[in-house]
Amino acid sequence: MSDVRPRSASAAARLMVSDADSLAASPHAADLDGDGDLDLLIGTLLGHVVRVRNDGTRKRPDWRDEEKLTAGGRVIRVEGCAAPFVCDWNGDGLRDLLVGDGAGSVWYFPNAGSPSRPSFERGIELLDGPQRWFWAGDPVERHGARTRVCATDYDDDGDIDLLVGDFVHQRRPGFDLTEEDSRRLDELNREKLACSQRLSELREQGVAEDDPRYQALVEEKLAYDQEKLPYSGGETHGFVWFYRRIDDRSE
Ligand SMILES: [Ca+2]
Ligand SMILES: [Ca+2]
Ligand SMILES: [Ca+2]
Repeated sequence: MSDVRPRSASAAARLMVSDADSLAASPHAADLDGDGDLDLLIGTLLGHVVRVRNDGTRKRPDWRDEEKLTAGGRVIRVEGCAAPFVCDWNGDGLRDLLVGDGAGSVWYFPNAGSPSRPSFERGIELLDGPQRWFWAGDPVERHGARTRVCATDYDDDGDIDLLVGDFVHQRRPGFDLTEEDSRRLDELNREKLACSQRLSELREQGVAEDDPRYQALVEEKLAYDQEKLPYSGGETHGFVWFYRRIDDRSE
């Protein structure tokens, strides 16, 4: 990897897909088309995975034809902060795609194409997100949000395991909570989560980002962060979680 560098600032700029979608990039280099050089996959803030083909070599890359990857006939769109990783997850000889996302899920997109022309099927959720807030002082017993994935045989038993990096913010309310406050906070958090799930459903249905229903839900979700759920302080950290594979390669 140390010999792969953008040749100039303008070359790097060409990789940008749009102003918003070029933020929070999560790059991963892999030979996606099986021609021996490393191509570039870039996970984006909005949850897309952009592939930039390398028409050069490993030492002198020549980036071409950036495009958003599709799966099951639709552009891949996970719950923000996409973080791609390529590996043969099911052991059939074709490179599959794993993607972590902002909500903490890890998605698996099986490759049903060929070694030179990958074609990804609809995503399967290998791990779901935390589905709740972490509070300061709580033990953190599983991974949090913004998952980033590496698949390798970490325990050296012959199958591929998952290493999952995360982001966790353990919140601390800025005031002493009564029992009623706690109940109301839990209720608001559930409402916010339901809002996120409705957004995911719209994305699954292929609803466009400028659709009024989509925009209304985005605004509703923002209102929870900015008005309805005021927090102050807390602890922020990231862990690396080891998920040992114990089943066969069928899923
Ligand atoms: Ca390649
Ligand atoms: Ca495969
Ligand atoms: Ca293993």
